[in-house]
Amino acid sequence: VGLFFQEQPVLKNPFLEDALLRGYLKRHLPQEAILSDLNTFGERVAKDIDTWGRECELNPPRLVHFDPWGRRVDHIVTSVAWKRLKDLSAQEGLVAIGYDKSFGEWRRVYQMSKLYIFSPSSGLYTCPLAMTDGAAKVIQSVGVSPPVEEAYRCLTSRQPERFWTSGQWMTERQGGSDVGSGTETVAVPQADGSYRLHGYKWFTSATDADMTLTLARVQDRSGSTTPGSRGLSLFYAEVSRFEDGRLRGIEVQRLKDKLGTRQMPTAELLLDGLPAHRLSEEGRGVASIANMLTITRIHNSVSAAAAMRRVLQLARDYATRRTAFGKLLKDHPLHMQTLARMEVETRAAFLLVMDVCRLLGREESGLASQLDLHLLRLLTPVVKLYTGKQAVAVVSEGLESFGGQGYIEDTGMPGILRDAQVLSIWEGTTNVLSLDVLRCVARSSGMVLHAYFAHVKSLLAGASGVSSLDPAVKAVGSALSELEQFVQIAASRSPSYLELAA
Ligand code: MFK
Ligand code: FAD
Repeated sequence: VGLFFQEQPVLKNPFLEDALLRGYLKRHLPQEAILSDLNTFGERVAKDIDTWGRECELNPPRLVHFDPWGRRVDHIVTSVAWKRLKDLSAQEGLVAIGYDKSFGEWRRVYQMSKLYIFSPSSGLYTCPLAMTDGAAKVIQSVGVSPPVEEAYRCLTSRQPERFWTSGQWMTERQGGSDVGSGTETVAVPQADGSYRLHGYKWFTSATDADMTLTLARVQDRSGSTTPGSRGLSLFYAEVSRFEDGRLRGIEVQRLKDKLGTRQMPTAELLLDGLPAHRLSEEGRGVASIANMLTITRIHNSVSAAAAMRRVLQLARDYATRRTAFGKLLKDHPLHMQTLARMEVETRAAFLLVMDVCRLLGREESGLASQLDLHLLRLLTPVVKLYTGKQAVAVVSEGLESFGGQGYIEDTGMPGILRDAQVLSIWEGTTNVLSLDVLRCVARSSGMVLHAYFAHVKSLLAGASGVSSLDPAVKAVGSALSELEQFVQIAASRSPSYLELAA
C-alpha cells in the first residue's frame, strides 16, 4: 500500500520546447545571437527563475502602515524573489530590448519572445514590466526631455541599480472603464509650473514602482475643473519619501485581497498633494495615455498566449508520465484530442500576438506602411480581448488534463488559472475593447477594416503549401469579399453603419 508515487510534470526549457516559437523566429529573424540568448534565457527560466516566481506566490506582499514607534511609513514589503526579478529584468533587457534600435524592426518580436518565455515563471513581474514599457513609450511620444529625460533612461536601463519601474494609475472608484467621467483627482498648479495631485486611486498595481503616469483634472484659479474626458490631463510623478520615512504626498490605504495576481501588490492610494508634472496638453490626457494602453494591452496578450503554452507544455509532459486504464495518457486518442484542441487555440493566439508585435516594431522603426498602422490600431484591442478570454478557457481545460492534481494548490496549477482570470479585466474589459474596435473603425472611415482584408488576402496568397483551389481557402476568400463590399456600402453611408459592419 502506498508504494506508488506519480512522477510530476517537468518544466523544460520553454524556448526549446516551443517548436512554433522557434519556427517563427527562424523564419523571420534568424539571427544566431538572438536565438542563442533566448535559448540560454529559457534554460534559466526552467532551472532558477520558475522557483523565484513560485516564491513570490508563497510570500505575497504585505503593507506595514507604521514603524515600531508609531510613525506612518506605508511600507509595502515584498519578497526577496520579487526584488531579484527586478534586477533580472534589467539585466536581461526585458524592457530595454524594445527600445534598442540595433534590433531594427524586430526589436519588439525579440523582446516579446523573451517575455513570452518568462511570463508564466515571472511571479507576475511582467505586470510592472508592461507598465514600465508603456511609460517609456509615452515619454518617447511626448519627447525625451526634462522633467522625464532621466526617468526614460532609468525605465530602459539594463543596469539593475539604475532600473526603474512605473505604475499606471488610472482607475478610480467611480470609473475604471469610463475614466473620462470617473476621475475625480485634481491637479493644483504650483508657482514653479509643477502641480500637486489630490484624489483617490482605487487600483494601483505593482505599487512599489519608482514613478507613475496618472490622470487628473487641472484646477483653474477659481478651483473649478472641466468635467468629462476633455478635462483630463496626463501627469508624471515620482514615488519618493521624506527624510522621516513617510511617502511624499501618498498614503497607502490598503492592499487589495485578490482572487489571483497575489504575487504583486495592488493598492488603494490617497494622493494628498503628490508633486507631479503635466506631460500632455491640458485636456489631452486620455489620448496621451493611449500609447501606454497599446503597449500594456500587447503585453497582456503575450502573457495570455504564454499561460496557454505553459499549461500545454506541462500537460503534454504529464501525458508521457501518467498511466490510466493500462496505457499512458498520450496513448489515449480522446485525451490527445483535448490537448490538440488546446494546441490549436494556443497557436492561433501566439501567431496573432506575434503579428501585432511585428507591426509595433515596424511602427517604431519608421518602416510601417499606412496599412501596417491601420492593422496595428485594429488588432491591438482585438488580440487583447481574444487572448484574454481564450487564456481562461485553455488554462481551465489544461488543469483538467492533470485530473485532481490540477486542482491542488502546491502543484502551481491553480495559480495559473487565477492569474489568467484577470487578463480579460484589466487594461480594458472585453466589451470595452470591443467598443474600442468600433471606435477605430468609425474614426478611420473603415480604413482599418480594408487594411485587415488586404492583410488576410496577402496571407492567403502567400501561404506555402496552401492551394487557392482549396475549398477552405475559397470559402474564406468569398466571405472576405462579401464583407468587404458590405463595409464599402456602410462607409459610404455613415459611421454608425460602419460600426454595424464591424
Ligand atoms: C501581464 C501584463 C499585464 C499588463 C499590466 C496590467 C496592470 C493593470 C493596469 C490597468 O488595468 S491600468 C487601467 C487600464 N484602463 C483601461 O484600459 C481603461 C479602459 N477604458 C478605455 O479604454 C476607454 O475606451 C477609454 C478610457 C479610452 C475611453 O475614454 P474616452 O475619453 O471616452 O475616449 P474617447 O473620447 O473615445 O477618446 C479620447 C481620445 O483618446 C481620442 O483621441 P482624439 O481626441 O485625438 O480623437 C481617441 O482616439 C484616443 N483613444 C482612445 N482609446 C485609444 C485611443 N487612441 C489610440 N488607441 C486607443 N486604444
Ligand atoms: P466597470 O468600468 O465598472 O465595468 C463593469 C462592467 O461593465 C464590465 O463588465 C465592463 O465590461 C462593463 N462596461 C463598462 N462600460 C461599458 C460599456 N460602455 N458598454 C458595455 N459594457 C460596459 N487600474 C489601474 O488604473 N491601474 C492598475 O494598476 C490596475 N491594476 C489592477 C489590478 C487588478 C488585479 C485588477 C482586477 C484591476 C486593476 N486595475 C488597475 C483596474 C482595472 O483596469 C479596472 O478594474 C478595469 O478597467 C474595469 O474597470 P471597473 O473596475 O471600474 O469596471
